Amino acid sequence: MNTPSTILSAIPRRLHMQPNHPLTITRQLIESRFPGYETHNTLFPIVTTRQNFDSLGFPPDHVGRSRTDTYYLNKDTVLRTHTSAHQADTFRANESEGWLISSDVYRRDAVDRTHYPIFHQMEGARTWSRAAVEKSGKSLAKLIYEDTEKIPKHNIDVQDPDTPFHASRNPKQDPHSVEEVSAIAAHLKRSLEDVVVAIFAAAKTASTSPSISPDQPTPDDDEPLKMRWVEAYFPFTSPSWELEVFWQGDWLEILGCGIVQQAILNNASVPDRLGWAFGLGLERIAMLLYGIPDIRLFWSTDARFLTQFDATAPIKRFVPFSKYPACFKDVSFWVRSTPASSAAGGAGIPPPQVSSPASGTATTPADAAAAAAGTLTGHDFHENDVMEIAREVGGDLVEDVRLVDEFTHPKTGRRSMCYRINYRSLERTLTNEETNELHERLRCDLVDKLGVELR
Ligand code: FA5
Ligand code: MG
Repeated sequence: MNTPSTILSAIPRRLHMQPNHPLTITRQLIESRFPGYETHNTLFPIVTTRQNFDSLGFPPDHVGRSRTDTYYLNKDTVLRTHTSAHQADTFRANESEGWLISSDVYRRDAVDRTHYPIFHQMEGARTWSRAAVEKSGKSLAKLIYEDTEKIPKHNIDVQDPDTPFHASRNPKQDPHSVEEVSAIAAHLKRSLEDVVVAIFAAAKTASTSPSISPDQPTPDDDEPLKMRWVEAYFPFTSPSWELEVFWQGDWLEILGCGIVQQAILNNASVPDRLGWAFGLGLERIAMLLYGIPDIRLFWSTDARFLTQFDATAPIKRFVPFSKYPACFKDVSFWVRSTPASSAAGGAGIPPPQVSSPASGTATTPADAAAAAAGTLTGHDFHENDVMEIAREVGGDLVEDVRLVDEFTHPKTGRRSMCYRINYRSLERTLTNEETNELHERLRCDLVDKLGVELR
């Protein structure tokens, strides 16, 4: 068990189901682009490691399974780290050819304006039955192309190198023909591009609506919508891609997707089906749609936030209430031990720099080794532990936690780290006494819980 009570107590919030909540409105807008798809929005967040990992083909030593990345309730039970945890069960139920699952997901992760330990994903899938196709007398690829033509077209610039296969990372699956993969990929990409186009059309209306204050940034105003497909890796799809959108001067990853591993469908007793799946971050999309600048805002119960959203009215851009002062405080400490030179983490993990599907963060061999070492010994230093202690102490008063300095002592080999915490409330100005007290408690907890030595 490594799940703090603050996380457990947030489970009943179900933000994506709250009337007029921006996540609900965003969810419904996306759902409206998938007519006829069955929706599941109340699946229980506590799942088995089998559902979250094994059923999806995660190797036993995958970094995503680590206690430093995942909230465990006991050794076989976790808070789901992604909506993919429900793929196999939903395929097994075999109720419709298309479905969407939206839910809260949980990850031990960084603390900053785009990361929160609880966020929301939407999983979608579409499959075709070979038997049904045979009856129609058409080839499967042809039938899928006909379905693709039913999805609205757009004339937005999309960068797509269209190199679906990669010998080791993203091989073609044996049961699929090249034509079938091309057809499914075309249907998948058209469906998801349509979502982004619809979101940006709504955001555009919002940013040009007269109620907007003139000093509000409207980044997409003069910036034409640009998207690009990039190759990705997930244990449960092959080939796999991520879709990125150009936003405020940079590429922002909004979803991962791919052709469902046939083994998952076979194990779910629907070997006759094949198709695609995707998983997207609802907060990321809602932040684009409304211009919401900080992910903590979604959890706000402040009327100045909540009253800005109305499911029955056209989208209006979020108008931040005044920004309260930031308070930066540093903490430096010696780490008790350096991660073992273990190579365990690397095994079975595909090439470095491809993002880790269960953590969403870039996985380097060093990260993987550190995480695996953490799993093995249970007490080696891992940055996510600092993140969680900061959250536990400061809750939503902690805006950002960043490593600002790190060095290894040349003689002793001990590692020193310095983290900078930004304390800032979204709702009021914090007093000095308050931040001093929080920071003092943080320092004590780092010593008590991680065994570090303060400098
Ligand atoms: C996954 O979670 C895969 N399960 C997605 C998938 C589903 C792939 C089906 C293939 C088939 P990833 O960890 O990249 O992948 O997360 C998916 C999306 O969730 C990201 O693109 C991002 O939009 C969002 N996301 C990930 N981590 C965070 C976070 N800490 N905070 C907010 N959004 C996040
Ligand atoms: Mg990712």
